[in-house]
Amino acid sequence: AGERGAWFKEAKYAMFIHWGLYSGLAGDWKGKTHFGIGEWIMNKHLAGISVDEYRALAKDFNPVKFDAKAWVTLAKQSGMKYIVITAKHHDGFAMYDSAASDYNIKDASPFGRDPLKELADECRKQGIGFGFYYSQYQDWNEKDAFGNGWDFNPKEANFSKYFKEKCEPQVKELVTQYGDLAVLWFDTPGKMTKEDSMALVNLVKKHQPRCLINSRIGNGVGDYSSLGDMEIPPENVGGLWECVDTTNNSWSYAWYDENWKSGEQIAQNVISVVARGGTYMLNVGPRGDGSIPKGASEELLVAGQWIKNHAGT
Ligand code: JFZ
Repeated sequence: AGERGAWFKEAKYAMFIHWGLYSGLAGDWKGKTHFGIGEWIMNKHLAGISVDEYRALAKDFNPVKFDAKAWVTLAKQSGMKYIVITAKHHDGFAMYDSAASDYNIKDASPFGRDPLKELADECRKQGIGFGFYYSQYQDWNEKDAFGNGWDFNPKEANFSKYFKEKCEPQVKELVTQYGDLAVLWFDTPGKMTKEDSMALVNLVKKHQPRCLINSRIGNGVGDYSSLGDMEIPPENVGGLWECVDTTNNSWSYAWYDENWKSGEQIAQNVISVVARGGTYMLNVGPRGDGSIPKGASEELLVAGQWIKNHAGT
């Protein structure tokens, strides 16, 4: 990525946020806890929730405690230089105001606001970068996308229909309506063709020439590599790379997951990754009401204080 990626090497430390309808379930479905990763609860490996039942969750999703200023202040005080948040995870629900699909927080929930717009504006105001996570291949709400084999028959999926009617239009919304983006973070490319991966790359670059794309766009056409989750490599792997990790075990909020990394552990991870030439992107999973668990925020601030004292940033 050369010049385009210079800021990425400088930034070194970022906040990842997994937040969606699944955050409201917090690992629980109809009184039963499904241990694992919270954002996968709809999947047949966990609760196996039907599209109709899952869609109904939107009617009760009302994150009244969401506070963009508090989230961005936490990231800044933790020493982080940009935020990447789930615009649409595998469940298919858009956490922003999307014209391409009314299955989105503005149109389908009582909240009636676009929290990602508020977050983008607040990041700009406080002087840190902003970017989106977007699940381009798996969309469990769509019969024409992949991933939901419990409601739909994958043999009947018309992927190019989903790609043209939802995926591309939504990515276009993200790259045209939220100001300058640092990163477009794609995930689980599955059997995406190189042509489809390139269509998304070209779409992003057309509107956001400086925005970087991670390797999970698929087919080797990303700008930097995202290493396997939660794994810190023993040495510099070369090129532009990041290590993604989370403050506990699950990515999205799960009531039972209190396995918080200590501030000291977080600081050590930042040091290890940065010493090897990478960027550390550390996740927090806010609750369905928009609040960030103290187990995450307090330890992030401890690490942030250390970074300020020792690295002077
Ligand atoms: C994916 C998602 O399925 C998951 O829900 C979460 O968003 C995570 C950040 O990304 O899961 C992956 C994808 C790739 C690897 C591991 C987990 N990998 O390459 O090791």
